[in-house]
Amino acid sequence: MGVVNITPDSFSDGGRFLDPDAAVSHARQLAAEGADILDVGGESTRPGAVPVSEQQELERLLPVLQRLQDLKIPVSVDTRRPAVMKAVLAAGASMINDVQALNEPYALEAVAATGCAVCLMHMKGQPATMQQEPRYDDVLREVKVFLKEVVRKARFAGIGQDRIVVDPGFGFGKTAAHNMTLLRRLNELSDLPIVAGLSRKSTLGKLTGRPVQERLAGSLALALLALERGARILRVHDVKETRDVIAVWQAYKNEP
Ligand code: HH2
Repeated sequence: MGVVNITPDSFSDGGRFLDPDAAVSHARQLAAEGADILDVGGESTRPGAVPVSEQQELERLLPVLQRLQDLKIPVSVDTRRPAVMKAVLAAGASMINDVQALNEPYALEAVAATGCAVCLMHMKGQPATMQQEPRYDDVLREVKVFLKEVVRKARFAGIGQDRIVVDPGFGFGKTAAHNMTLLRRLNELSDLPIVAGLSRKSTLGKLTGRPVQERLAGSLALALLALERGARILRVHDVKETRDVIAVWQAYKNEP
């Protein structure tokens, strides 16, 4: 899953793809590099991010989505707002990636009848404050119970199991130690396909001391560990390089 951030403030590439032409050409490049899904977002959810208005989010997303309709791969939209979900699904998106796991009022209804896929993610707190000393008694258990509950609610709303993937939400109200515990035991979190979004995140800053532009090697290491621990979708900024990791891992797995 290749990330396309149409935002001025995303943590790793804010401002680079705010212009629709730049966003569309970046999306096409990621598709050409071998992405199986594109995840397009119009609002940053990085720690400390300030929410944008619904209208602004749509003004960023819709012109880009309209110009990606000929792509052969599914386009996911990273949004928390039910009205945005409805509009982007009408404009051709086939997946909703919600860092709030469809918990806004009417979010479940916005997607249930459409047939789209959904990604339900765990987040503790809200982006503005979530990284201020996050605490858990047992992070694995809390995330696992949360994911089970949001999947139950989604199923109850009429979203079939084959439409759902789940995500532990690395960095969303979690320290580097929490992230490592979740990564080590990723395969225990759910029987549904698991998405892992570790690319360029601040845990890598903690582990390597590198600024965000220099976290490719660390991101690839985490991608490989996530694959080994059962991740089915890797949400990444660097598709070409991650494809190589997947190729190496697949060859390793297939060794007789
Ligand atoms: N991480 C980010 C945003 N959306 N969605 C899922 N399912 N999983 C993630 O780990 C995840 C996500 C943060 O990364 P990015 O989109 O690059 O930054 P920003 O939120 O600053 O736009």
